[in-house]
Amino acid sequence: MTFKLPDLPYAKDALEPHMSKETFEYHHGKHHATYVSKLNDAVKDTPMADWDLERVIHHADKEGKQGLFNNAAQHWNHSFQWKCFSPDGGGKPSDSLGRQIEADFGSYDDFAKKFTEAATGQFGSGWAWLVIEAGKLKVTNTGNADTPIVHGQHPLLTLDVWEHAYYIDHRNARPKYVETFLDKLVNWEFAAENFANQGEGNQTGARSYGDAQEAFAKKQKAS
Ligand code: MN3
Repeated sequence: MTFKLPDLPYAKDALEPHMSKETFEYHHGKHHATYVSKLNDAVKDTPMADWDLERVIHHADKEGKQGLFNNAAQHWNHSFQWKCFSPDGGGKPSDSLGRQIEADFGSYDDFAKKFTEAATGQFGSGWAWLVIEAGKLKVTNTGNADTPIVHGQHPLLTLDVWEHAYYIDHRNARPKYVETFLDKLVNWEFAAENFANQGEGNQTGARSYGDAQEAFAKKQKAS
């Protein structure tokens, strides 16, 4: 199997003026494409060439193969992220996810504040996430390529806060980018699907939650 750059679920200019065609040309067409290409170079002529992506990520994490982990996890994170945007996005989640957000954060506004703090407070490159951990919603952030799927968490939603994600549209103004995401772009329908599937859905390849839980349990035991 060769890993493939997934098509965007909308046209490159569909999120304008909030996220530009040029951003997608670089972020999807160059940054994400390079992670996929380097990942393919790394697994070529190894047994990993036949593995699904999540297995490669867990293996690289466990074995401390940082370069492999970075490219594999960035492929996963970006593939997940494109679905977190929608031309009809923004606003508040409804139904069961909306109620769970109120139950776990107090209100949507409290969630938005926490998410904004996680996104703007991530020093340097990384990601902000809404995840399920131990049955509760949680806002978290990860550095560089790190991904919740190796921490026993189910991702529902993410936002890339590497500078390459916002520099074309917002220059250095990360807070404005995060605000635009929540107001105009966030795809709550995708997050709600992930919530209904407990975070396992919408990825190519086999699900990994069982593996992630197992790895998490092992780490807990070891520490
Ligand atoms: Mn990126």
